[in-house]
Amino acid sequence: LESLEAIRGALDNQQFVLYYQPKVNMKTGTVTGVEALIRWQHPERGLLNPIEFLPAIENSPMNIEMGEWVIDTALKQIGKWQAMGLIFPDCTSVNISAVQLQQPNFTNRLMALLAAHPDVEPRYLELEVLETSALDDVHNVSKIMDNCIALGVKFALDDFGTGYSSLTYLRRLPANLIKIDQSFVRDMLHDADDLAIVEGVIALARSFKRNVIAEGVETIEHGTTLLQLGCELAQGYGIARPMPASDIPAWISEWK
Ligand code: G
Ligand code: G
Ligand code: MN
Ligand code: NA
Repeated sequence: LESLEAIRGALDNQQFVLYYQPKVNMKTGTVTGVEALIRWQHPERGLLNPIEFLPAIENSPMNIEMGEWVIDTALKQIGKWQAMGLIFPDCTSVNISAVQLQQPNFTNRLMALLAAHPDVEPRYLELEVLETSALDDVHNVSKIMDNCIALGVKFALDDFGTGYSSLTYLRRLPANLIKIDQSFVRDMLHDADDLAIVEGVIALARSFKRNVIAEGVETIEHGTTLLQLGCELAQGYGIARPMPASDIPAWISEWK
């Protein structure tokens, strides 16, 4: 794991980058959105995944700083794509930790970040929130989410089904999208329990009038099964791996 000092240096030296993974509608073929995923372009070790540095800053003020950098960078990127005529109707999403969301001034900080990008409509930004034990104060979190939604942004519940209060979150949090965790999707073709979970989450999403997307779609069979179950939105290596922002336009041309 990287040290706090090294991560501080990387922030100061602009060594973090956002990669983007496409989300598609498997029925219509549309590219509906992209998810921003942070990477560290390390001068010696190459491209590092978040697991190698995010845990180190989880309880540090740098967590907040990094989170704001991610939102700012994603907004900048939405503006650049928009200038090229590229708009994702179902958003560019960023991952935010429960800790970050529950910072007392989160809504104000988000407002300032949105104000710094007046060319970008807030409705094109989605915040993916992980269900973790840190989302303990559901009432508080739902209020924060309401305030952010009033600014125009959207929310998704990430890794849905892996937390221990998924149903409470689903009922109480104003997220318009549920992301079925990739662990269920990966094993659903040979594990009846996982298939039942995927089916159940899709049915729940429908009952609660939320959109649903499957993560970790790696094969045609995954896609076919999901379509049969009524889940049209998908994300995964079988569609595209996360890539630099500059590769997105060419990827879309080839996908069409
Ligand atoms: O990109 P990858 O699949 O390696 O991401 C691993 C984990 O890191 C995922 O849980 C993802 O949600 C998380 N992650 C990726 N980018 C960010 C980010 O910008 N902020 C936060 N808080 N988590 C991220
Ligand atoms: O927690 P979150 O859903 O944000 O994590 C996204 C992570 O999952 C990213 O690190 C991304 O690189 C990874 N990922 C995306 N699609 C696939 C996939 O099809 N298979 C696997 N194994 N990982 C994936
Ligand atoms: Mn995510
Ligand atoms: Na996820």
